Formats: sequence, C-alpha cells, structure tokens
Amino acid sequence: MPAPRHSRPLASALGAALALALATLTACSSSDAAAPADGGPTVAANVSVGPLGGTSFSPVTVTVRKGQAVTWTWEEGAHSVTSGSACKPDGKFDSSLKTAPDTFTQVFDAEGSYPYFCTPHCAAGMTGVVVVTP
Ligand SMILES: [Cu+2]
Repeated sequence: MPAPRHSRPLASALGAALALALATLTACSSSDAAAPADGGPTVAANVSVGPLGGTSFSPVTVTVRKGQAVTWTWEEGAHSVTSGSACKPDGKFDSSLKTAPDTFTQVFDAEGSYPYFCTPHCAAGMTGVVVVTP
C-alpha cells in the first residue's frame, strides 16, 4: 500500500525542519547528512550565518552532491545569502535580507561552483562558496 504523498513545498519544509532539529541535537557533527523526509532533498551541509555576531559564513566552503540541499542558519544580525561573485547578484538564488533567528534552504540540481555573498557585508568580505559534485 503506497504511503500518502505530500506536496513538494510541504516536504521541503519538513525536511528543513528535520535538518534543523537534527543539527540542534548533533551540534558537534554539523557535516552529517540528514535523511530526506517524504522524498524531500537531503540537506547535506549547514552553514552558520553571522556566528558570534561577526560578518562571516561558517564554514566558508561547503560541498554537496547534485540534488542535495544546503541550509543556512542565521545566528546573529541581519544578513543575506545572495548568489554571485564580486558582490554582484547573478540571480541563481537569494534569501533576501533576513534577521536572526531564521533559515534559508537551497537545493542544487546542477554540478558546479556557486559563489555567494551577504549583500550588506560583501565589501567586508562576507562571502562563501557552495561546490556541487556529480
Ligand atoms: Cu552580512
């Protein structure tokens, strides 16, 4: 008997919530992949936004596989996760400006390197990279 199917947005929200819960429970092992919930994407990497009140992403570089997701968690302050290099948005993804506590999850469906930055703090060096492998 087939399991009941959830809509894609609900599944994604559940996946993000589950990943956040797991990240909280296993704070010492932030690189662990969370199991997909109801077919949602696997959140394979977690990035802290503005830890310790600073203007940084931690870790700066994360690597996931094609089809997996990255979740950013706002620790302190107001920041954005905006794709692009040299402080210029390229339109691939954008959290918009968010204030802690908040989260943003992005699924990466194509391999490649995805530089991103924080709009208000890019000039201060608040940048990161998501590397997506096959
Ligand atoms: Cu910022």
